[in-house]
Amino acid sequence: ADGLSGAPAPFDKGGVKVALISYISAGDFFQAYQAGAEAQAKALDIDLRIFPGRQDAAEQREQILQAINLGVSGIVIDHGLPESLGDVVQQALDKGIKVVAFDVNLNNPKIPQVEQSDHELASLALEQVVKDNGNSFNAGYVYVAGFAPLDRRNEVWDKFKSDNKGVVEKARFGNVSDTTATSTADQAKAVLTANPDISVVFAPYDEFARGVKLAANDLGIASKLKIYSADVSTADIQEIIEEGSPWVATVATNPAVVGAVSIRAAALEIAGQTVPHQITVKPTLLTQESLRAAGVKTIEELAEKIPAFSTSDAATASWIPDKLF
Ligand code: SR1
Repeated sequence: ADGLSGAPAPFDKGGVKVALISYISAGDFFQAYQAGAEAQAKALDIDLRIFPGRQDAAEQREQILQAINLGVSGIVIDHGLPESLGDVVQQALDKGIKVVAFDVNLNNPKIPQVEQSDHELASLALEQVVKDNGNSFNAGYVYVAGFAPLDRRNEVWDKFKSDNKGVVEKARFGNVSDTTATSTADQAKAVLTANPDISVVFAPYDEFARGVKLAANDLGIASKLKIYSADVSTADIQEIIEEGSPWVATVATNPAVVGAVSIRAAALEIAGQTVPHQITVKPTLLTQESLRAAGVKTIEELAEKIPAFSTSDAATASWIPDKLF
């Protein structure tokens, strides 16, 4: 560890230990989030310890205790179930360890919360739904309660339905596991077969959208359905722009940027510098039409065209390198 010249202690010496403890690691979003966190940690000469997530609340608690025992200076908690984390997170804080939370509401004024402005994300997606379909249609909705970003997006969906009485939610389904897309596809097949009048599916997580698209293709109904999602990856872009794809829009940040922001927030906290309690990375609407028109095929190409996909001004400081991608 060489340290960063001009950086405050302890980053001037380097090798500061930080743990990244995830609840979910499978899927494009979480892999890109981790890659962004790793790139930012490397640029700060942080010794990043990654604890993979297997959607196991007991294991995540255990990992937090392990990180405390490793003597880390900071912990980034990426998703999780707040009710199973409160006491172990308090143990970390009591030892002077700085904690940052991404997409898990730890409800503690000492813990900065990172999010992707989920209300705005869902609103942008639903505005596009109305542009394309009007405000009277039968919908399918993919949702699993208990995940902070999905719960926030759900608040917007509930309000949207009460403001647009012509929108009928015919079915609600979803699954979050290490096989989210394929399990959601199985559910979607049953739902779309039982409700052939569904013309719009709101699936605000890319793994959900991928599952619904798979089902629509298998059933041969892709041309009668429109899918609106959250998140983006290179694989998602390719599925969106392919000929005849029912996946017509997504609203997304670059998850690698969100991972980098989470590490920067932890670094600022460790250096004793000011960090806002709420840290937001704003999402962008990406339609099938706009991606095709721009000839964008990868997330790197997106980052070249849209500045928010290459960097964020959240949680920055002059001593923190932030040109990573
Ligand atoms: C199961 S929660 C999935 C969501 O977490 C992140 O906020 C991503 O945007 C993804 O949609």
